[in-house]
Amino acid sequence: MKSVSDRRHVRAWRGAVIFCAVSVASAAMGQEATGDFRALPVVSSQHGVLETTLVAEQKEVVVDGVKIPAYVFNGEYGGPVLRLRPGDTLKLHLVNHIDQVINLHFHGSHASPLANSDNVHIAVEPGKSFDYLVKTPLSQPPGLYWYHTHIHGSAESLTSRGLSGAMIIEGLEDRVPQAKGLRQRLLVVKSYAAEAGDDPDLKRLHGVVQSINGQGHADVTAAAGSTELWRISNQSPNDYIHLSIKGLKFRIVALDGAATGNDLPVDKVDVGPAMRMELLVDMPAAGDYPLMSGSTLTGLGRNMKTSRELAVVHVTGEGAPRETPVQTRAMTTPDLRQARLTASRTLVFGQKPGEEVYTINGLVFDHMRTDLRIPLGSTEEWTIRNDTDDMHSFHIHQVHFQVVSINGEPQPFDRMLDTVRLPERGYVVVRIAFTDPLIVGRFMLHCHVLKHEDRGMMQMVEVYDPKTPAMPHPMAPHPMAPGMVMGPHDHMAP
Ligand SMILES: [Cu+2]
Repeated sequence: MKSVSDRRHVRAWRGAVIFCAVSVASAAMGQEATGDFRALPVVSSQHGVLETTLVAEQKEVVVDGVKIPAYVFNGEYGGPVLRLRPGDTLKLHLVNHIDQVINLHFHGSHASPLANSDNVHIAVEPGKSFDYLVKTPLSQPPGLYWYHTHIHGSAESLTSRGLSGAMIIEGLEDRVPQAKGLRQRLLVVKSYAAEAGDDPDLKRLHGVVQSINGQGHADVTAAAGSTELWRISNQSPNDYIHLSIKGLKFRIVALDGAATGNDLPVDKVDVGPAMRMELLVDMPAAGDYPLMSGSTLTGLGRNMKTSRELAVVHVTGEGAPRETPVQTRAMTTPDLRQARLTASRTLVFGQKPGEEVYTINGLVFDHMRTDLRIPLGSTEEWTIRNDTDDMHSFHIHQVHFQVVSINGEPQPFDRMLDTVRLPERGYVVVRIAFTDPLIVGRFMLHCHVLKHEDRGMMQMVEVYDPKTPAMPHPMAPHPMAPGMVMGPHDHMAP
């Protein structure tokens, strides 16, 4: 007998198959039939529960003429989209049909890191399956999130080859009234890098295949004078994406899933690996507007360009261009600049000289070492330094944090983030409230340039309840790709 999740799974699949047929037929005409970015299968919660199956499998996908030896969920390089509301329960049956260990992390989730919730210590061996049960807290900021595998040593390759997807926590429009009733578009951005070798298509792309919803180029139609909500998730393992449309301004209404305190107008959107950005886009007068991805080499020899076109927005109709008025919103969490601090710490992101080995406070990741022990109820200030000339970012599981200053420059309280860029040879000061009892347990902080995380730039955090001195969650090894080198076990943090 098929379960509810199986039936939903089949339904989502039928939708995907029909869509593929439409896009193949319309490709000959040079235009997407839907006038949208390529549609990804969506599964939504019903009566507070989202029950679904994700099957990881190997599949060759073709993007921009390049054959990618992908690993995908449910056959979809862009990944199925999970839609649920704060308070909903995600019952996710993960099936591993690939030849490597996998698991899931729900990036930005404030859910418990224990048991079969957002627990990255789970390892699902080839041929095995696992039932996740993740209860989204009512306090989860509504917005755009994503899920991906989190295996130390293969995070980069598995994410790059496709094992990720978007997750939308419904209700952003309640925080951002201007977004009510607008046409929404989801853009799942991925980049896949490979040695070009003799492959002419890879050479043309300088070894980096960029895609939106698994497609190298899209034709999108929009109504002149309308405003749309674009939700961008950069699921690339290592690379920033810089998107712009000549003559258009974007207004940032949410970052990393959380509504911003101001609409922040920008000409170009710079979305780092793992980061999310939700934007109001005011459509101009009728015309064709290329969506450019900047600072990416394309073309050969004299035809080489530093940017590439990922889509054309065909704006039609008589509507007059307008600008959405800039609005401010009250932040829904307390300003941590006023909080009483319980501890201050310094984290130094570094690199071993001459080696592709990355460290935090001089240490390479060790899954049997707890680097930071934090009593529940703490609000801490962390100075996070990048002592290298390389790009790093700071991401911590289970919480959003407030950026207080960047290179000594005070920052306004208009956003809560789960991932922040660390300027080269610079530092960022953040404040983090470890106050929700749901987050008790052991989880990670790391650089979200996944090649750095794979090569050591990760630490283990434990939030413990001081009223329960005995550790309620025994040390569990973190799953590793074969042959991983780890740091020594003798650097136990106090
Ligand atoms: Cu890094």
